[in-house]
Amino acid sequence: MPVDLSTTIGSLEFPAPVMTAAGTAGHGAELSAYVDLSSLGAVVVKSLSAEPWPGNPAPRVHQTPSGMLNSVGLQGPGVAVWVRDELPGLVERGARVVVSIWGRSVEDYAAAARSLRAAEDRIVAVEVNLSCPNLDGGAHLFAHDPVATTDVLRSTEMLEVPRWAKLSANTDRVVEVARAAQSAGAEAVTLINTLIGMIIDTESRRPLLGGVSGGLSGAAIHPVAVRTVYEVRKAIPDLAIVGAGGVTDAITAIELILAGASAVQVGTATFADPRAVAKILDGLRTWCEAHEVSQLRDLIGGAHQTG
Ligand code: RRO
Repeated sequence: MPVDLSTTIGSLEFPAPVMTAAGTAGHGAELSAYVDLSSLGAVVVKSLSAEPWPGNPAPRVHQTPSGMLNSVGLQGPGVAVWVRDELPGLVERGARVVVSIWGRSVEDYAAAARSLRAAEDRIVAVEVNLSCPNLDGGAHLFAHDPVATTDVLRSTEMLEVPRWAKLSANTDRVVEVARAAQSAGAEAVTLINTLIGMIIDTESRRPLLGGVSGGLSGAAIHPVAVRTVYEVRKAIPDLAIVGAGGVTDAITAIELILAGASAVQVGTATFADPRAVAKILDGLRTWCEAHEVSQLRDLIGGAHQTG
C-alpha cells in the first residue's frame, strides 16, 4: 500500500504535506524547471501588497554558518500585476496557490485582500504575513501584539478563501497571538517566520545588509520552530499549524509534524538546492515506509502523547 501523505489544514485537504515557504520560491512558477509544482501540497508565493514595492537596498542576503540572513524588504509587483503576470503560470502547472499578503497598516492589508478577491477562484488560501522582520527593522511586527493581529485579520475578512496567519517567534507572546489570530478568523497559523538578526562587516566596520538587520532562517532556527510549534499545539490543540523553519530533510520535517504541524514549508533549503522541496517530500514517503507509518497524518502532534 502506498503511504497516504495527505493532510488537512483547517477546512482544506492537501494531497501532500510539503509546501514552499513564502519568499523562497519567487512570485510565480520559477521552481517549475526543477519541481512538478502539482506534486507539492501548495506553492506559497512571496508576500504581496496591494501596490508594487521596491524592497530594501542591496546587499539583501548573506549566508551564515548554519543558515541565511535576508533583508529583501518585501519587494513585489503588487497584487493586480501578480494576478495578471504570475498566477496563470502557476495555475497552468496545477499548483495549489497560497498567496502571502503584507501591509504597513491595517488598511494596507485590507487593500491587498480586496485586490485578491478577483483571483479567489484560482487560489486555495491566503497567508496573512504578520511577521516580516524587515519592515522598519522589525520595530513594528504586527505578530508581536494580539490586538494588532486581530485588527489585521479582521480587515481581511472579506476574503472567502481560508486565511492563515504567519507568526513570529521573536516574541514571548506567540501563544496569545495565535489565539487572537484564531478568534479573528484564521483557520491556521504558520510558525515561524525568520528571527531578527544582524551581521557586521568587520572590514568596513558597518552593518553588512542594506537593511541593517535581517531575518535569520535555515538550520540555525529549526529548534526554535520546533519549540514554537510544540507550545502552540499544546496550548491550542484545535488550531491547525503549518510548520516552517530549517526544514532541510525528512527528519526535520517529521520533527515539526510530531510537534504539531499538519504540514511543513521549505524555504532556505531551496536556495542551496532548487529541488529540495520535492526531495523532502520523497524523503517523507521513504521515512514513513521504513517506519511502517501508513498515514502521515497519524504522526501529527505525536510528541505530545504521554506514555
Ligand atoms: O521580504 C522580506 O524581507 C521578508 C519577509 Br516579507 C518575511 O516575511 N520574512 C523575511 O525573512 N523576509
